[in-house]
Amino acid sequence: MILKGPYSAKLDKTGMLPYGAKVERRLTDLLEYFSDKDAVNKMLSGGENPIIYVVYEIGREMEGELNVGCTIIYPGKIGDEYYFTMGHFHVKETTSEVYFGISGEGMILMQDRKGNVFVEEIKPETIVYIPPGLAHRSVNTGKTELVFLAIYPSGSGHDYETVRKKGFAKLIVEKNGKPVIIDNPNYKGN
Ligand code: S6P
Ligand code: ZN
Repeated sequence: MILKGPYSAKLDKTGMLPYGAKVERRLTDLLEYFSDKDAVNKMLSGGENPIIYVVYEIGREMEGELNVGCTIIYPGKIGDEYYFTMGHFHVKETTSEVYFGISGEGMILMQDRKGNVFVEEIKPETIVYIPPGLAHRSVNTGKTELVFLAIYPSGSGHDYETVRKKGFAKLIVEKNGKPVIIDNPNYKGN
């Protein structure tokens, strides 16, 4: 029923039901992404491997269709850096994406292939539009779960490798209890 034809799904701060696939990302899946390697190692050696985020997805196959995904990023930090998603470019560079905030608060970090960065806030009743060609990472800067809906073309594809190798040019970290955007000293550039 979800694979073909119309459907409806329930969406709230606990996720989306029904869904076609669930992806769970733990700290061990994001080892290379967080900057503070000492903080990562300390958590893991203390036996902690927290879930950083989950995604509930309803994917479609045909050209012209839309995929829908609900992401829940848990509140937390690794060192000073807030929990975030891996982040990716779409393989098909002409595809865009719309996010809609459901619960919690955070920021969407976007970056073009030259390293120019754009940031938009995400929170309930807010839409964030991600134009073609920008990598995107979502960051939970709040004290509760950040939940949002994503809608994007079915043939977008996900390029995780570029972000994994180069990182984002900016980091979103907590300073004096508030989120601040700083330069990433380890950004690999072009
Ligand atoms: C898909 C869309 C989102 C992300 C999700 C997890 O194009 O941008 O559904 O997949 O927020 O992020 P990531 O970077 O692990 O796919
Ligand atoms: Zn995307």
